[in-house]
Amino acid sequence: MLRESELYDLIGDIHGHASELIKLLEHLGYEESTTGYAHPSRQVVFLGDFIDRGREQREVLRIVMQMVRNGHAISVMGNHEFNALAYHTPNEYGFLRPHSGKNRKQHHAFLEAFDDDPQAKAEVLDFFYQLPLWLDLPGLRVVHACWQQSSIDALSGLLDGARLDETTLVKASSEGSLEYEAIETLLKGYEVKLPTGVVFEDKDGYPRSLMRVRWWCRDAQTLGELALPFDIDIGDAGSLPAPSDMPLYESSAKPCFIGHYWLNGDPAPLTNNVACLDYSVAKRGKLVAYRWDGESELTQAKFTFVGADSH
Ligand SMILES: [Mn+2]
Repeated sequence: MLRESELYDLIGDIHGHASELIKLLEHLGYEESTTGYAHPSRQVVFLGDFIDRGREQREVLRIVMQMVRNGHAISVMGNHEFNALAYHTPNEYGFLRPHSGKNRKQHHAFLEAFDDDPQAKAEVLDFFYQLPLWLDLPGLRVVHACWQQSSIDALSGLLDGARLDETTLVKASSEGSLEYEAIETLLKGYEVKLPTGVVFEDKDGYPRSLMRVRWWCRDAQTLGELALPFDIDIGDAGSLPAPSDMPLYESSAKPCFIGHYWLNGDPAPLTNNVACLDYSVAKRGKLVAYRWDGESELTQAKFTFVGADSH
């Protein structure tokens, strides 16, 4: 349910950490009520990635679903919710997201939490379908990983209210389709193809010729300045010039909030109008919020956070 609120508290990736979520909500002045955590004059915007990793999968979903259903929050979908839908959707070969050892492991906390309650799991998956892939609100934009206007324009014509349906999920699970490319970019990040013959090793030691980039970096001269994740070393490829055809986020555009990138350190905006609120609560980092009051220039003073509990 969308309410006409002008004031939003944006909250980054939660990944099954309910106790930190409750602390952050209370810190922001939300109080538990019969319709969920609520604030008299503000609304939460969740950036997705509620699930996987942490021990409190069901408690996080209980809080988030109640807030969204009762108008205390709105939310976009994260790549983990997208993956969960694909994991649970059968196709002729098994499932849209294969039940491989790697995928099962990544999804372990969620699967275990709902092991004995298929009905509750079905309700949760149904809720995931209700989450739009992006939000373009009067004064701000929200997407899990990358605001790429051409992908959003392409999907706008195919989706009802920016929401997935099962037909689109099937198409989006097939590499090379328009739906696959667009949703990969929005939910997992924008990738550039490195020049022919140039590869780098990813964190698992696999050679890669596609590289995720910092689409918010307008002044980057080299590929090295654009490389993601933040701690990656792409070797000699780092000194190659930044691609000229990258869709960069203009400094005059509405502020855009993202999650997804497992940041560390002191929360701060990435640019004047892009802020990432994922500070790795599931890796002993922080759960971060941004208190937005309508400003078009984002400032560090508007960030707030709680540290991860020790479990
Ligand atoms: Mn993510």
